[in-house]
Amino acid sequence: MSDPTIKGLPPPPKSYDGSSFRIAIVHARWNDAIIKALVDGTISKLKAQGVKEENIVVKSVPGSYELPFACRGLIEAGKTQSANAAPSMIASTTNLLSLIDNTTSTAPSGQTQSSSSSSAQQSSGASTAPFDAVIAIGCLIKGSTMHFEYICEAVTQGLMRVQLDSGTPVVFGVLTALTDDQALERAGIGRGEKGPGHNHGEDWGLAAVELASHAKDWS
Ligand code: DLZ
Repeated sequence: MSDPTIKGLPPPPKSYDGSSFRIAIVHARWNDAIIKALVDGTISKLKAQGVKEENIVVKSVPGSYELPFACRGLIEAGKTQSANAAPSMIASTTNLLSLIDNTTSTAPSGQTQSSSSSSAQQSSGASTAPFDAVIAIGCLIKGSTMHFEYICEAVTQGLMRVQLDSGTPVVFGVLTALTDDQALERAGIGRGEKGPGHNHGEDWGLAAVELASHAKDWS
């Protein structure tokens, strides 16, 4: 049994105000039940820190391997959208955003939300500023081949590269679990005698607002 005073994330040194932030969540759809719990946990902490629902953009990709490409595309699209105020440019950037997911994306409580709703949000007063942070969410579970190791390595390196190249914080919300139970426990839906575990999505929501605040302070 691990000592809770040693492992894990302590409470933040101060509370952060996310009310002016625009945050993107990009999640993989592999291992769906775990992903839904993680996305819910992330959104709950974003909102708890004041991030407005209309300024949380949720997109999905098939698997974790696609996360770096999608994060990069969203960050670029957000910057273009902000720089070009003309309605024709906003329309074309919205198309770019929807290219990443032209079906559905996960909304709080497991509901689905059409990606086309992001364009509706823009007409209803949502921010069109560049994203202050992006949260990449995936769940890799080891199988019997080397696939797991290669994808873990590629995604980790890819997400780090995206945030350093773009200057936009990218939160590493990718579980790399050796068993199903490890993943379930880290999504707060564990089924074993250890109990439900802790939803790491909550930590990722906290990290996004903290990093976005630092990025604002340092610029
Ligand atoms: C192929 C694959 C496998 C075996 N396992 C996972 C996984 O556990 N979690 C995950 O997010 N994605 C997995 N994928 C899919 C890859 O990430 C990727 O979508 C495909 O290789 C297509 O590029």
